[in-house]
Amino acid sequence: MTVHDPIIEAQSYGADFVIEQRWDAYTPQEHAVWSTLYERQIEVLNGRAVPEFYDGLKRLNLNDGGIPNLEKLNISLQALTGWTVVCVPHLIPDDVFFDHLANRRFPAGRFIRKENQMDYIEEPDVFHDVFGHVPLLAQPVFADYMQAYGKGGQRAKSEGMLKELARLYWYTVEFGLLNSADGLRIYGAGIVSSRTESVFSLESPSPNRIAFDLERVMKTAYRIDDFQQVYFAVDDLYDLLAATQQDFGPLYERLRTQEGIHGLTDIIETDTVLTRGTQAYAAKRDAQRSR
Ligand code: HBI
Ligand code: FE
Repeated sequence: MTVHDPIIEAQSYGADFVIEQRWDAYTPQEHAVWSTLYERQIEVLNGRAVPEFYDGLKRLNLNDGGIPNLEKLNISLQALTGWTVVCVPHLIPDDVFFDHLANRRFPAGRFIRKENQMDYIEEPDVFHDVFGHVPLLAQPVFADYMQAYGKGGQRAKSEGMLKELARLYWYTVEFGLLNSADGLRIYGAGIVSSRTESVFSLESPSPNRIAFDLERVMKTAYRIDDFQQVYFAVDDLYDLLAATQQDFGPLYERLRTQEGIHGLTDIIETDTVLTRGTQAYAAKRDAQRSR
């Protein structure tokens, strides 16, 4: 564990890794960090996030005096889609994570980043997990997608396809864009909880933006230490659910026979390119030149 929080360290947990939130133990400074982050994001996300995200925020009342009390939040969330949020001490093993999702429980970090880490954290904190992920869990279509993903995870594990499935999570749940009639919008939690990437993902000329394709995404590398160099855009949140409702058996068979994966800046023949990135293009050109 990289985060030192005595409230977390004092708690023991079982096989589900669930701990108490101990909402009363958050300090005024910690609540203030939430409120500052919230206000910053509301401003930057205006006109950038999908309307479903804003709708979820409003329904769940996530700016009610600092870090949300999960007991209260769960009453509203459960009534909307049957999901609840549980606290976990840090990153948890894949199979435990999938089991929570398959049962409509979203595991959220308890700790919140410090004032001097507002723009970058290594592990997901309660702001990323609750502000970033939970508003869309109030939408039935996304709620169903996340559950289907959790169930898919259980199968992927037994088929040796965990890496492939993790890429799907990365390029949809964390860094997904939506190609709406009004232009590209953000729905990925890793973007909506980041002030800088909220702007970069839509406005930077650097990354490629490509239409979502399940098999393509499952074969694409990703980076966790910088802005993405490629984003994938669905036309509709229903596309996500539809993608996970097919039988992954034949897909996994195909993936098993293919060697190698696509690099971050690759554009392949079957891609529908929405915007071709300058940096992505330069990187590819340089790679070709040095061959
Ligand atoms: N644990 N707490 C936590 N949060 C995550 O997002 C998470 C995790 N464990 C595993 C995991 N994600 C991955 O399996 C997903 O990226 C697929
Ligand atoms: Fe996340």
